[in-house]
Amino acid sequence: MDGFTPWPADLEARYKAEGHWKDRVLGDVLRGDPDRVALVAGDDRLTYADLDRRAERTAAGFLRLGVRAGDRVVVQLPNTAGFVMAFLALVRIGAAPVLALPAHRESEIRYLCELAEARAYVCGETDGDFDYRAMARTLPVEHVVVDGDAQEFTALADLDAEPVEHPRPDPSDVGVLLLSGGTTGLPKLIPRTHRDYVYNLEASAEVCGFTRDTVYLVVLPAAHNFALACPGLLGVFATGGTVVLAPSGSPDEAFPLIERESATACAVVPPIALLWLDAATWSDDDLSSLELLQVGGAKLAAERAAEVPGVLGCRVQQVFGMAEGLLNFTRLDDPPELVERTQGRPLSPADEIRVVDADGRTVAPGEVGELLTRGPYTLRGYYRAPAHNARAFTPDGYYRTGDLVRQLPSGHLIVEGREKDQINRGGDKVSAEELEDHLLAHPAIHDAAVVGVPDPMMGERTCAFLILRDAAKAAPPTLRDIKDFLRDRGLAAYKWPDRLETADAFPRTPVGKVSKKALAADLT
Ligand code: OOB
Repeated sequence: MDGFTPWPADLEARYKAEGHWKDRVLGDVLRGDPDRVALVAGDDRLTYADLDRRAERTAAGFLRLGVRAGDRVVVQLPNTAGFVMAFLALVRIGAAPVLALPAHRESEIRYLCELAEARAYVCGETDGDFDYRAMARTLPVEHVVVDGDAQEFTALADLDAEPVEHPRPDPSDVGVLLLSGGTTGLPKLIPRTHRDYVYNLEASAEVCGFTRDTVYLVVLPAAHNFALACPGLLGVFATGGTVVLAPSGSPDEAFPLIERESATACAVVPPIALLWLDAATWSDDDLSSLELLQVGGAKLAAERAAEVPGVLGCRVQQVFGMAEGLLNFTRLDDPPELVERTQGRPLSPADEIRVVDADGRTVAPGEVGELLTRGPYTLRGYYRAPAHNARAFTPDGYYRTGDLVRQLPSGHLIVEGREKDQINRGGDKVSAEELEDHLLAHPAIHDAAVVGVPDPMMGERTCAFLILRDAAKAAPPTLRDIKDFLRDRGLAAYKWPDRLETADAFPRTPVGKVSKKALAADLT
């Protein structure tokens, strides 16, 4: 695939020799006993044999439609059996799913279709009063496939054809394209090869102690790396357990499913963990089957982590990961001190970590610095982004995470902050520059600077500082006006600001850049 940066030959040889990269592909992850339940979605219960057959028939349907090995297909589906089917079918024929989140709107989806030159777009019917099919009519793709009432398009259920012979993708090929949280004006795509992603999900399943008896509840979007492959639903399939799809992490939906299916494990972001800690004190649902709650995507306060075993009756595991690759987990046998106070240590013995100062020099052990990393499942370059790659990677191939960490002698990392211009809104990532670019298109706005404000529930919320044009000062736009404007521009709602502030000028750093630190300090 063009636009993909491979690993250098010496590291490729090392990762193979050490057994991290095997000749496995994503289409082969269904490794459970044929008659055991692989997937529970609504009232559907599919065995491994059912899922395998339906994935293979859907793969044949995609081929008949004209989707080929090497193609990219933007997939935007909620937590439904259709997501699992579309994903497995595409990876089997060697077409790379581009995994958009259900919350994305035209601004993101059009851009993804263009950047990836997608052959097709796969979506659901609606999300509240938003109709994906109406948006699909304007997208630059040959085929639209809808899970549900397809209107003039092709229904996912109709992509059902007699299985055909098709070549198996090469394990070194790009298997899937994940979305980056984004630090620049436009989101980036992360190419994950079959072998690196299979390693990611298998090694994660091992560290988390997943077995064929694991019943894993998916409450985060299945398209997000955490719920997909850390170990996620794919890690469960690879170890023969059962995946249960929930529409959301709300206790009203998730708790009854935990009871009904005797779920043993689940991955959540901190705001959901906090909701669960609260809801468990009044809920009548039986959560006693739960053994492991993975919490990641944003930092979980040590005090809250410590409450999980007592209140929810299960272990807590902190996960500090990124779609770009590197995953850190607290281990099941770590002492409580490490589980509560750290964000875990790297998954793989082949993960290489450096903690550096502003000049790129390694800091003294235990000091705070920026985390750089390379390894057998960390990307070497974003897809089709050479200019950005020149900044995002060191010359020797380390990815600059933009996260500020310190490392304990045990190898565990504590996340101390962030250098990148991004707001982490309870695990949802908002690129300040992307939002600023949209705001600058508003007729009343002369300049905009977006910063995070601390929030007890979300960790951070988004505040937009605006310098208004003189003509707009008499009747400044309200937060509602700005949200309506961003909705009309097709920006996902989680990226809209939670708060507006106006300013006459922005504080500057000595080199003349807007000082986000000073702006954020103004708020507190
Ligand atoms: C996960 O992936 P992304 O790509 O949405 O976001 C990655 C970024 C990290 O660079 C870091 O800034 C932040 O999210 N982050 C955390 C964290 N986990 C992620 N910051 C503090 N504490 C944590 N535990 O968010 C992701 C991917 C795979 C597994 C888990 C999370």
